[in-house]
This record gives sequence, C-alpha cells and structure tokens, in this order.
Amino acid sequence: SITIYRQDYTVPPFLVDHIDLTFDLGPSVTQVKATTRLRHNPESESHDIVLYGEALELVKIVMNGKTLAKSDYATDNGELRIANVPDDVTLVVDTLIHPDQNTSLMGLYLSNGNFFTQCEAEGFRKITWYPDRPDVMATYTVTIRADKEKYPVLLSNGNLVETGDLPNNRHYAVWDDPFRKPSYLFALVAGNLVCREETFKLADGRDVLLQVWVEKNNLDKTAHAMESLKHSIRWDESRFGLELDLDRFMIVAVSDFNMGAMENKGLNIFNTRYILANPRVATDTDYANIESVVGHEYFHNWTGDRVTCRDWFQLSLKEGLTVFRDQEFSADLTGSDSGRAVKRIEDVRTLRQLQFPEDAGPMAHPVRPDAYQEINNFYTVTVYEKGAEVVRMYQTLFGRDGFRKGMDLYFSRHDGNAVTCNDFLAAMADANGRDLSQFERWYSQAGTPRVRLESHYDEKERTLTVSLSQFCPPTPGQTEKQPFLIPFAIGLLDSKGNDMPLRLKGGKDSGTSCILELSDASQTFTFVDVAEKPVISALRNFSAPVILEYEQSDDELLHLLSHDSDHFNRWEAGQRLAARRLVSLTKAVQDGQPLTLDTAFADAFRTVLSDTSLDAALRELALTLPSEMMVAERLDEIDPHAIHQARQFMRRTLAEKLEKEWRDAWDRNRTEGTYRPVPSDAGKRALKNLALSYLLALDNPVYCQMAIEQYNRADNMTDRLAALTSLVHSGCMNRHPEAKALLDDFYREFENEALVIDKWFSLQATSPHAGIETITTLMEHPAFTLKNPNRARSLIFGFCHNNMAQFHAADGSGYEFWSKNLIELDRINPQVAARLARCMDQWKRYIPSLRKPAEQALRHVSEQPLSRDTREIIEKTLS
Ligand code: HT7
Ligand code: ZN
Repeated sequence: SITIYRQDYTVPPFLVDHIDLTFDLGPSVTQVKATTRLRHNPESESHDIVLYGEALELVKIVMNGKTLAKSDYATDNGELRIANVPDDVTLVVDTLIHPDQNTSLMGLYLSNGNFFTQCEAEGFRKITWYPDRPDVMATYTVTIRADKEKYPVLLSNGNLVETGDLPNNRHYAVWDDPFRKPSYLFALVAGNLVCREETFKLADGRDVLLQVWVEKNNLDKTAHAMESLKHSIRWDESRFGLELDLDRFMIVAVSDFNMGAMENKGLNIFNTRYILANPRVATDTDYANIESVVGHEYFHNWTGDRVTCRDWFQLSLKEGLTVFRDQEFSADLTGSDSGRAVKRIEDVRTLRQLQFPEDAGPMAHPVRPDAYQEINNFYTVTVYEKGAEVVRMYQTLFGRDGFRKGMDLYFSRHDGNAVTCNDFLAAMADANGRDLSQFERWYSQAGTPRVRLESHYDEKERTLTVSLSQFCPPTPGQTEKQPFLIPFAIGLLDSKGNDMPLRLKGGKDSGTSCILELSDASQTFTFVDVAEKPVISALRNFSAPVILEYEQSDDELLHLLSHDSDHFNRWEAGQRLAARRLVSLTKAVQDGQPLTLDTAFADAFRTVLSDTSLDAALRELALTLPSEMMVAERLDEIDPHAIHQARQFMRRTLAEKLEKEWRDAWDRNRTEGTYRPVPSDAGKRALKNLALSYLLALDNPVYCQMAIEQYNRADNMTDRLAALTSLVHSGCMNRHPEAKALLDDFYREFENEALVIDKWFSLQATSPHAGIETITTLMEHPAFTLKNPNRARSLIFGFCHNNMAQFHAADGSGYEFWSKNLIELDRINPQVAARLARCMDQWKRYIPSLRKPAEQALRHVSEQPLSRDTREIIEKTLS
C-alpha cells in the first residue's frame, strides 16, 4: 500500500469557486452530473487539474464546452489528471454510481430503502470525480430528482430554493449552500422520512428552523435530540459567542452508519443510536451520549466547517477541539461542581482505558500523525480524546478567559479557511503573549509521558520541595523524545484534610491549588511557609494526559479519598487503592496463593458508600472497580484470566463485607415519579444498579429475585437493562429458569426496536459466562447481520473487545472467531473491519500461552486479500 506523508503536502493546483451537482436518484443506478468552475491557484506551479474518483462509471467529461477524449487525460490509482489546463475552466463530469451495491457506507448508499451520503474523509470521490481534498472549498448548488412516492423528502446542505414535480411520478428539489465548504461536508438524504420541527430564536433575534428527521415509527423518540440541539445553540452563543449562521439546521438519523455522526454543513447525519430516545428504549447513558454527540456535531459548525482542516493530518484541529467543546458543554449543563467532576472522571476513564493503550501499542501515533495509508484508520482516540486533552491544557495554562481570547483570535484570523494545528497554537500563543513552541511537541510526539514526583518536607524550614521529572517511552518511528510542557496542578492537604495555602519560593500566594509548569526533563519546586507535613494532591483534575508515578502510602491515599477538595483526586485515590490490590491479587492468582482483601480497604469503600453528603453519581464512580483493561495496563504481561478472577474476587468480597450497605443503597436510591434523564436521578439509578450488581455477586436467590422484580417493575430502560445485565453476568440466569425467561421476554418486547436488540446482543456477548458456543449461537440468530455496523459491533466487538475472560480462551477459539469474522466483515465494510482488527493491538503483551494462538490468527488474516484499511492495521500489529 502507498503511504502518504504530512511533509509532502502541496497546495492544490486549482481551486473551485462553485459546484452544481445534479442527482437522478435510483437505487441500482444514480446519475450524477457535476459542473465545476475551477480557477488556477496562483500559489501552485502546476497547471494540472487533479481529480479523485473511486468505483465510478465515467460517462463523459466536458471541459470548456469540449468533450474530452480518453487521450486528453490520464487515470491512475484513483487519480484523473488533465495536464496543462488554462487558468479558468468549467468542467462537466457525468458519472453513474450504484448505491445498492455500496456496502462500505461511504459515498452514496441505501439504508432501509432511503438514500444517505457519508463523505468524510474521502467519500465524495465515490460520488463523482472531484478535487476531493479539504483545502478545496466551494459553494454548492444541488438538484435532487427522485421518485416522488418512494422518496418524498429530498435534503441537502444549506437553503431550499426550489421544489417541483417532474414527469413519471418524479419530483425535484434544489438546495443552495452559500458557505464555502470542502467536499467532505457535502450531504444528501432522500427518502420516506418525517420530522420534528421548531422555530428557535437566536441571541441576535433571528428565527431559525430546526428539524430532526427520522423514519415514521421513531418520531416519538426525537424530543431529547431536539432539546439537546437547542441547548447546544444556546451554549455556543454564551460560552464562545458563536452563532448559528444558517436559517435552517437539520439533523437526520440513519440506522446504517460507520461512526457516531457527521457534521455536514446544515445537515448533520447521525447514527440512530445518537438520536433516538424515550424512557422505554434508552438508558441514562444513551440520553447523555445523545446530548454530547448532538452538541459535538453542532459545535463543528464553527470548529470544522467554518474553519476546516488544510489536510487530513490536521484532523485533530477540528476533532480534538470539538471533543473538548462537547466535554465542556456536557459539564456546564450538569449545573454543579460535582456534575463537572463526574463528567471529567468519565472522560479521563475513557482516555486511560482506550487512548493510553493505543499510545503504548503498535498503532501509536502523534495527535497530528506524520503518515498514513488509510486516513479512516486515524479517526482514533489519540486524535479525538488526547487531542481534546491537548486543547484543555491551553485552558489550564491561560484560564477560561485566556482560552476564549485565543479562540476569538483563531476565528478572526481563519474564518472561511482550511488551516493547521499550528495555526490554532499560534492564535493561542499570540492572544496570550506566550511562546508556545515547546507546546507543539504535544502534536508531534506520540506516547504517554510519565511524570515522576518525589517530595521532601523540611520541618525546620517549613518548606516542601517537589521534584518532577518526565520521560516518554519510545513509540514506532520515534525513539527519542524531547520534554513536553506539562501543566501540573497541585494542592496540599493538612492532617485534618483541609487545603493548605500555597506559596512558591520567591512567588506570591497561589490560593490552594496551583499549576506548576514542568518544561525540563526534571525540575524542583519549593513551597514555603508549609505549616506541617502535607499530603500531596497531585495532578489535580488530571491537568495533563500523563501517567503519574508517585508512590503514596495507603494512609495518604485514604486521607485523599476522604478529604480532597478536588473531586477528581478523591476518586483517583480510591482507584489507586483498588488498582494496587487488583495487581497483587492477579499475581496471587497466578502463583496459586490464597486471595485476601484487607479490612482497611473495605472500610474505606464502606465510608464512601454511606457518605450521603456525596452525590450518588460520584459514589457510584468511586465504588466502581478499575476495569480489567485498566488492570492489564498496569501489568507488563497480560494474563486475562488471572485479572478476571482477581477482580471477581474483589467484587465478591466487597459484596460480602458491605452487604448491608449495598442493600441500603439499593433501597434508598430509588427515584420518585416519572422518569427524568437528569444528572441527579441518573446518579441515583447508577448507584442503585451498582449496588444490585454487587449483591448479585453473592449468589443468593433473594437478590436474584430482587433483580427479577426490578426488571418487571421498571418503567425505564436504565433499570430494566441493569437488572437483566446483572442477572446474566452474575450467572443467576443459568441457575434460575424464571430469570432465563426474562431474556426471551426482553427480545419479544423489543423485537421492533433495533437499538434495543443491539443491547440484547451486547449484554450476552459481554457476559463472563458466554463462551464461544453462546456467541456462535447468537451469530446464527435471525436478527443478526454483519451488514449493519451497530449489530456487528454489539455482538462481535462486545465479545472481542469487552469480554476479556472469554475472548482469550486458552484454546485460541476466541482468536479464531475473531479472524473468521474479520475476514468476512472486511469484504462488506472495510472501515468497520479495520476497527475489529484493533482488538489484537496488545497481543505481544499476552502471556506466552496466548501469544502463539494470537499470532497464528493474525498471520492467517494477513495471508488473505484485504482492504487497505484492514491491511494497514494487521501489518502494524504484526510488525
Ligand atoms: N467528523 C465525523 C467523522 C465521521 C467519519 C469518518 C470516516 C468515516 C465515517 C464517518 N462518519 C463520521 C465524526 C465526528 O463528528 O467527529
Ligand atoms: Zn467530530
């Protein structure tokens, strides 16, 4: 495969002023006519027009009125080149495409008989020959013609300017988008859809039309998406002064979609999973995800659409920034400090669980990658989540006001342009009068830095010295790393648990929390007037995406767990106490030693559980043990079975020791009245359902019965699904016929709700009791299909990614299952297959007995004909 390098960027030889697109839609044949006005780019030395195309049937190309002969252009490897072209050109390109044969879900495709497009990153080239690169921005006029009965709704970007009837029961619509945009933001939707709509007043007094389009049977599940959209508009106005620039903003839900959603200008397209909700079918997590994804896509209108990326290496320019914006949006919407902390903890948990392993594995790459074979493989947690942490660090360094100044400058400089990560950095630096050249390393260097903390308290001098040193391990292609600029937030607690006033030597008072700026490989900071030996609260609120290496005693961690004013670090202390024990327990399992859990730890958990002054949501997070994946991260060699047993032992022991408190928590956190997906109620449900899952670890029929009753009485999906999941995962299901019947009952009740059936597959696929036979049986279920990404993900990814105990079966059957399905899926949808390929990222760290079958499975896959997407991942994984 060809590798594309960031350093090879050259400006486009021709720019496009305007494109007229006409679609004659048919499921088996669609005609596309593209009329493009091109103009030579004075910054380019080349006079060649370069168009990109894939799986297109070219009918003809007309340039300035003359039909081109085959000899007038050259095609090679998806490029069509017309050499030595005059400065001003009108190009008419006629093509035929075949939506019903398109299973990749990129370009124009069908879902439940309706037409949808997905053009990011390089899907537009599956629609017509075009300079499909993000730095070519044009205005669009789009005419859609289709059968009126089958496709009554015809949508595209921008404003609807004309509609009318055509012969043969066909009709048409013309859309005009006045904002210049790259082709990846183009969208078209045609089909039998209905919408919820509202007019909404913007801060400047303008009325805009908001619409949420879905299939008819889903109209009753659109209220939350509409609310989320309105909240997003208000939030961007008030936090960043950014207004909606269109008269109409549309959201469309589609059930076949490769990712979460897409920010096409004025016509966002969403995976149904991030739109549809009512209490019967959606959980609290679904409601929260919908709010954040609707926000994310809406925020892209400024960070992505108005200011876009020069090239795909700059992807994090829009994605890291927009994830940061959606994280802040959700945090602000909780309306409380503890709500903000809950959001922060959840985000950091994702980063550590998914991004840290990526940064330490074969696919490690900088936030701004240097090379790729297939750009789709770089929509990663590094580009998104680590990218968001990088953006967050500007805010940590400059404060909210300084960050806002940087944003304002960024828009005033770059509105309407395609720019780079360095342009963003320069705006932040200039607006705050800072040289940020060192900060750029966050974009260029891969790997998670480790920060070591050592401290010394001098009782006589009343000083505390804090030594920080940093080290970043090598990653593929980057052996040597330069030091990062690391904002390191710190606080000191006295023996009563109060925050101590901080003063750095030679500096002024810094309140009770301050940011140390670590820029060298190692540095020492001295605090003066420190009245007693403090307990250090380090890296507060997770102020930088690093691994902290600081050996604190159990007593210190217990002190932080009980008293730290930084909610994040209270949670962190509990996690560190638990992780430490899980690592020892794992070793004990491996050595055949007896397993024990100390009383001090159980007592600390009891105190948190019973502390009703703490929000239920925070307690739930604190009492959730680090996941098996998190434990694996701390071990040099991964023994999935030992990790699983260790964690199960800890859960069971905590269930036994705190049985009464778990019962109380279950009793006292029932929510009153009708279901509301608000943080306070969701927090209570989360704690109650965590209590239920602990109680079910006790293998006591009384608790099975309790779960069955919760399932039967539930008036919402959160409680119902939690009860069912606990029953299945605890093994209760296998011992109690009454419980077993619930799985069938659930299926029957929700047979027509695709997203709920996904949950049904997923909860079974992730059960520690679901061996390969169970999974194989589920694969044969009539409702299973590899063609729908959500369904494939629910079962196959559920098993391969989220069922450590079973996927890593000693006989290699899990890996065999993985390879077989990967090969099959790759023929249908390379993008989804390449994600499945990532399950084996860590194989070199498995215990030797698993390494062999893992390698065999990988080699078997590599010997098959594969898509560029999957080939890139497999080769990197094996190398
Ligand atoms: N910007 C969107 C990316 C996206 C995508 C990329 C490749 C293939 C399919 C895709 N669907 C959506 C998602 C986002 O808002 O970040
Ligand atoms: Zn995005």
